[in-house]
Amino acid sequence: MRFNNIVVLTGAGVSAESGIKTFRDSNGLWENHQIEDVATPEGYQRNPALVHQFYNQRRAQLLDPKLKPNAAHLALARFEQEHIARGGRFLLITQNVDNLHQRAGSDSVIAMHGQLQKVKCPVTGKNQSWLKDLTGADLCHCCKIPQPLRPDIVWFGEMPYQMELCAEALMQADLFISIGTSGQVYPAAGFVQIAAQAGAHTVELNMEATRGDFAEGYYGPAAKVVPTYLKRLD
Ligand code: BJW
Repeated sequence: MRFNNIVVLTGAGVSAESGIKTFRDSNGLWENHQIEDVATPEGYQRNPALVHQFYNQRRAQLLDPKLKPNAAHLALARFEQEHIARGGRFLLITQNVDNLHQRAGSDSVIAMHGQLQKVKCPVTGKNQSWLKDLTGADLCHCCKIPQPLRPDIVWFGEMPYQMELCAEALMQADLFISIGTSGQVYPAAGFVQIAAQAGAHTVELNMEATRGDFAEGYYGPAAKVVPTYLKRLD
């Protein structure tokens, strides 16, 4: 086995062929929305109803029976199982808030930007599963004074989840693969440097080359490029 400790980072591009919009491509999620209105704590304070509408629509999409993991999600899940069976280590860090990696069978997943199908208490951060629409009238009762629940999504200016675990894995990685992310949002955009400085081989699989400094890159739709690349690692 050429690589033992493998860390994969995924972004919106890995779910594009399942029918989930990316953020920054044309016709992406940001085309009809101002980032500061729907993806910041300040936007939520100004207009919670607008923010709820934005996430309710996307949460509802996850319940569409037509929505399925694509060949890239499935290949990653299969590769993880086989790699672990061979005694390797594997961590998938996703920036995506859909649950397609989990549905595909990926086991070791960090959802660093949260999850659409969870909501949380704005005071304690205690989260719970939530599959339906969320409104300002939905309250969390974990504090003495009930608080309006908010989407369990990491907005700009907030700390992504499990950063210590991510850093530890990146420092130990001998292979870092970045899939379907534009590399415009930190800290995820800096993972390639951390891994490279720690000695990992770095690979980008994306529709097009980004500005990230990768040792190797393969370009095209994730559902094609990811299974092909992972087969070569077997
Ligand atoms: C395909 C494909 C196909 C298409 N096949 N590929 C100045 C400098 C540096 C940093 C900062 C700065 N000012 C502020 C910051 C920090 C800030 C940041 O990075 N800002 C940038 C805009 C500069 N970051 C943060 O605030 C983060 N927190 C943080 O830093 O905490 C530290 C801290 C906190 C407090 C105090 C002190 C320190 C939090 C970031 C949260 C990001 N959240 C979002 C929105 C979540 C809500 C929602 O889902 O609506 O997460 S932003 C959005 O972007 C979403 C995504 O996860 C994230 C990344 O996007 P992604 O996945 O890369 O998607 P796209 O659309 O950009 O790219 C898709 C790619 O796929 C493209 O390359 C396509 O080509 C490709 N593709 N189809 C393969 N079929």
